[in-house]
Amino acid sequence: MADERWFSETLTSGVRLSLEARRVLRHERTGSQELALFDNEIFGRVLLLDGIVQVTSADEFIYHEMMAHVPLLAHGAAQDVLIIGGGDCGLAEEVLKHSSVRRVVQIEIDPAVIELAKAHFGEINARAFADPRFELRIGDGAAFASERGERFDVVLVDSTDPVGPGVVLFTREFYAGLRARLNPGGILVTQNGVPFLQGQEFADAFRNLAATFRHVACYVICVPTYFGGHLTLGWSSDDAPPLAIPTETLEARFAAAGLETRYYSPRHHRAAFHVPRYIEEALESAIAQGRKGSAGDP
Ligand code: AG3
Repeated sequence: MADERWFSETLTSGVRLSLEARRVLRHERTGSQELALFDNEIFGRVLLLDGIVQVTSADEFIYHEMMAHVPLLAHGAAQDVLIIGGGDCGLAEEVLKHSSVRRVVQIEIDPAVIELAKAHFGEINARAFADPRFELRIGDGAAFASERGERFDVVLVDSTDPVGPGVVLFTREFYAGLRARLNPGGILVTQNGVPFLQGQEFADAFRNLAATFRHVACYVICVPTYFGGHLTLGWSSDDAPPLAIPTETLEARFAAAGLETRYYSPRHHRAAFHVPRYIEEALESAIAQGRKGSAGDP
């Protein structure tokens, strides 16, 4: 990041995605993280943490709509939703569009990210902050998962990648904790990275999910600033298989919810689970290993 006008995503060695800053709003170290916030011609407002794009105002709808509406419409009557991470609060806003939801508890570790999101991403989160159903707590999501307490119908892990402090959010122990936090019929959705570039991380996470849950699948989204091809979201549940709900039912629920979306549709909901072959193979092999409960895994 020598040139202040260009910021690079440095997630993968040997390749970089660079975005030009028309205006740099913040570039600093907060606690243990390096944070960059700037405006880009194509993607609008961009937030990078430790050299990894977290959110942009232009393409956030893809990730947030698919992470929220797929499990919520498949569940059909979710009232209590838990978000782990999700500091920009764009996901909470999307979840709160469902009138069936009576409470969204969000556990975010970094208060600085929340303050920054409030100040600079109002476009995607102002309605969440104004909603009395939104209960934001500053805390450690991994610790929250390991404690016993309230249960939820849908749990969403809007995490960073498994690098540094994010690693714990991909372990078997963490997933087991979240499983114990789910109500009957509950669904867990996780951020599982770009398998083309993060094959090992993908395999590790799905092995751990498969060792924990009865039904495990993934669905894909294509987010321009999550460089490297499809990004995968994990679906895990003990009693809700991923494609059990017919498209007509999803259509009816979608209409009843009165959602206006730009990426999600009930038909695409189903299509997204039919993943490209290289991802399907990686998923099948990780699930098979997880089911065997291979020894020595984290
Ligand atoms: N959560 C982080 C997504 C990380 C993308 N990773 C990648 N490109 N491999 C998104 C935050 C949105 N609320």
